Amino acid sequence: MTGGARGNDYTPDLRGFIAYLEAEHPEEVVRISAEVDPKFGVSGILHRLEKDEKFPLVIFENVKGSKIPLVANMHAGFERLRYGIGLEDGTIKEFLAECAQREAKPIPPVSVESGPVQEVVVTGDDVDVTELPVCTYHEKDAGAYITAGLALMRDPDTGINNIGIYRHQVHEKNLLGIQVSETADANVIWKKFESRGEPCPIAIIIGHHPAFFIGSLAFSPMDSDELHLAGAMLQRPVPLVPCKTIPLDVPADAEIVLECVTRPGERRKEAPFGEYPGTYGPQRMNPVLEIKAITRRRDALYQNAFVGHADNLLLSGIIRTTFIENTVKIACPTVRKVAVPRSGRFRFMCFIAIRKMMEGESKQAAMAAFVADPFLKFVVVVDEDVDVYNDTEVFHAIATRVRADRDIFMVPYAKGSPLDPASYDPAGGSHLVTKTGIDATRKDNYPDEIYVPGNENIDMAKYIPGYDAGR
Ligand SMILES: Cc1cc2nc3c(=O)[nH]c(=O)nc-3n(C[C@H](O)[C@H](O)[C@H](O)COP(=O)(O)O)c2cc1C
Ligand SMILES: [Mn+2]
Repeated sequence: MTGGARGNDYTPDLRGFIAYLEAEHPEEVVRISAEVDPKFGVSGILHRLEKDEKFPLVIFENVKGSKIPLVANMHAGFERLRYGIGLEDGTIKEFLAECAQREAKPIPPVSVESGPVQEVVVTGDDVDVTELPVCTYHEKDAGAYITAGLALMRDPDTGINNIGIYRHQVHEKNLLGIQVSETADANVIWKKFESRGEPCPIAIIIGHHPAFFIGSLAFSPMDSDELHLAGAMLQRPVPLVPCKTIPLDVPADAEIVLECVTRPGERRKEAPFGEYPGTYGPQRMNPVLEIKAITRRRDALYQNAFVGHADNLLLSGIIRTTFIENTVKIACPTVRKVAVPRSGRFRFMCFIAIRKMMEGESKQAAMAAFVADPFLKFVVVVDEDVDVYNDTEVFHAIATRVRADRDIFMVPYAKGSPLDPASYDPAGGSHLVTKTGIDATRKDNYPDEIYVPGNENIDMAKYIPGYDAGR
């Protein structure tokens, strides 16, 4: 197997995966050598590609104002995510099954003494994050944003490492903002430091293999260490080096690391910023990070994510599905399929197919999904013959099998995404939303569905010469 994550031919890091793609799947990669403006230029090109239904990995070799190349759009195509875990082909369901198997067997990291991510170390006054090709994406964004920084924090009570992507506005050359949603584990960890009046160390990891992203972003309980999940997805232990200025350990084979600490009690205006629902997230008074050091490879690559677009949305959907399915299984053992569809921006909606054995199970399944993923706002439960990857089939089930007073339940004032444009206070960034569960399974006394006996056995070409079934 030569796939990015498990093969021996390519290093399991960002550059190794790009080398693999360029050798084995060159159609996946576009290199742009012309100078491009980091303000609206990069996002403009990515947006036009998306409009034309093209989702390649794009390497901007010459971003105005920076000597460092920019790797963009890595997670915008399903095939690349699949190649990322070493599967040359397979459906989304097969991909998710492989992810679930790996997540069930975490692989702890190993300590190493040195690594390429510290070939260059810049500290103190010399720290200048604006040397990186940090982009401004949408019209009303408050400024340039780091959008694919994997922020590693350590729980001060348990010592467990947590990783997530949280957007970082560039305030000054050594100061960043951060938006940690109320739904994130990172919010709990940061608040532990904040309530003790202590700075919270945060290492922002930039540039890594897609398997590292899938593993470290996996939905998991707070007591699971996401470095172990990253190892599981890469199928090898993540090699860790100690940071130079903060008490954390980071992947030795990342491209760039920003070693940061929060300033306790300090807040700054952060956002507006174009967010995943396709609307701007409102301005809030958010914490401030001071960058103590920038460490990087000598020929580092910078990586970003195009938030609000395929690159951000697809990854977000993929990382939550297996955890939802495993949790729903506890409440309803007959769960068959779980989909977090594009139509719900890969976050707000979830379709669950079950083989119903008794009444009441559908609502159990929906409630379990809400417990598993606080971003979910609508959960629709259907019978197993409904294709949950097909919105039309799910809507057909809602249209014909739902009696609202019996089959729909709502939970007002529940914890959800502070970026939900329909929250209780979207302008203020409220994280309180109303959840809706819909049981769209067939109920007792559901009439027989119409059927033409024997139709599947008819040889159509016998009656209509040259007949093409069209599938
Ligand atoms: C490209 C991208 C950008 C994201 N931006 C944010 C963000 O700004 N704030 C946030 O709270 N979550 C953001 N997320 C979602 C979190 O990274 C994700 O929910 C993560 O699993 C949270 O981890 P945690 O619960 O362990 O803290 C983003 C995800 C992606 C893929
Ligand atoms: Mn976590």
